[in-house]
Amino acid sequence: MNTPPNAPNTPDSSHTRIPLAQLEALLAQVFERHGTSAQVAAALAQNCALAQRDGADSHGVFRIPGYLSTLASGWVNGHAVPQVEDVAPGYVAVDAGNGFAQPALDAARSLLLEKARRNGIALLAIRNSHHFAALWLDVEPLAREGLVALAFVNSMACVVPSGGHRALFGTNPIAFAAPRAGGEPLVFDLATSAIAHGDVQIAARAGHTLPEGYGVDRHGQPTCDPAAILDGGALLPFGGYKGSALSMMVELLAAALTGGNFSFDFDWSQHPGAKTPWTGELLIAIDPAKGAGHNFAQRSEALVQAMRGAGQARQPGDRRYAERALADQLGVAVGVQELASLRALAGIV
Ligand code: NDP
Ligand code: PYC
Repeated sequence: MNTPPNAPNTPDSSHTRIPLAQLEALLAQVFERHGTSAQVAAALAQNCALAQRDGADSHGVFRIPGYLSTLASGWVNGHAVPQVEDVAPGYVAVDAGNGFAQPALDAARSLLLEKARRNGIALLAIRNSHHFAALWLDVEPLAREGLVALAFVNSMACVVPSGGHRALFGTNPIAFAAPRAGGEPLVFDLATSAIAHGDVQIAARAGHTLPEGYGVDRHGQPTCDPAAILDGGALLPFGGYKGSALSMMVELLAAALTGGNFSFDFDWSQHPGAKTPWTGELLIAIDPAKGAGHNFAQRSEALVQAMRGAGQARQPGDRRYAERALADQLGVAVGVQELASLRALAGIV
């Protein structure tokens, strides 16, 4: 919400820049100091630092207070050791043990890759997991391995289905990544709600209003006030019944298929401070080398050129790559206050 959609962030004096490795080490220290194992801390710190590097206002260091209050509430197991199950030639499952999804994905990634290459396609079904992060980081590395990848995560009931009268779906993002010859992988990553819940929080904090059609208040009346959405209101799907159908699909793939909770299944009311949805995640990895479309990466580059020719100058992922290029050169942009509180949380005086 704070960032023009087509331009990288331009940090002002309220921001500073820090090398990626330093940010990652700082975040790992914060996580470990607040109730995770070293392994979980490393996975979460890497994920969060990479999201911040790529300019994710709503899913970088902004999420740290939510992670920590969740750990303090006992809602999530910061020491969980994921159990990887080799279910079938094209199927890997992981029980994340009420831990975070990122260590579960780390534990299963090599088996998923091996199966996708052997069979042409493979699924990774993660259940009993908490995903509080940006989803493109789960698929982009697979595209860098030459695979086409899709990921689906459901979250917490805060989206009213099309025509409905109460929140049922999560903000349920879908991410896609595909290799591209001579360029960065093509990646998109989008919430199926009109706006991500994190961006509603950011808008409320900044005192901004939202466009019409994003949410309703506690009485079910349309509102542009983010605070009213957060205070007992709800979000709407993007694109009316079309986004609602995609959100339904995410519930089915990320929860019903994996054995995870639906977004409306869990009750965290006995864990004040809990923020991380206890759900599931599905990843699909496809080896395009097995398809009839030889030179898939060249075909995807041809498609990009055709889109440019048709007038679409900005591709999904472009903003994140531009942010990344700046961060690689100058360091990762972080709020000065945010960095100070991260240092305090890490016990650095
Ligand atoms: P955005 O609406 O910011 O962006 C959605 C996609 O559209 C991105 O791939 C973006 O590319 C692309 N895009 C944006 N503007 C344009 C444009 N003008 N032309 C072409 N492409 C464009 O994302 P959301 O707000 O929907 O989601 C934000 C994040 O929240 C995601 O990372 C998502 O995974 C995360 N999230 C996580 C949840 C969870 O349960 N873990 C739940 C909901 C959301 P670009 O990246 O280059 O801007
Ligand atoms: O921004 O909608 C969101 C979200 C939900 C869970 C993690 N992020």
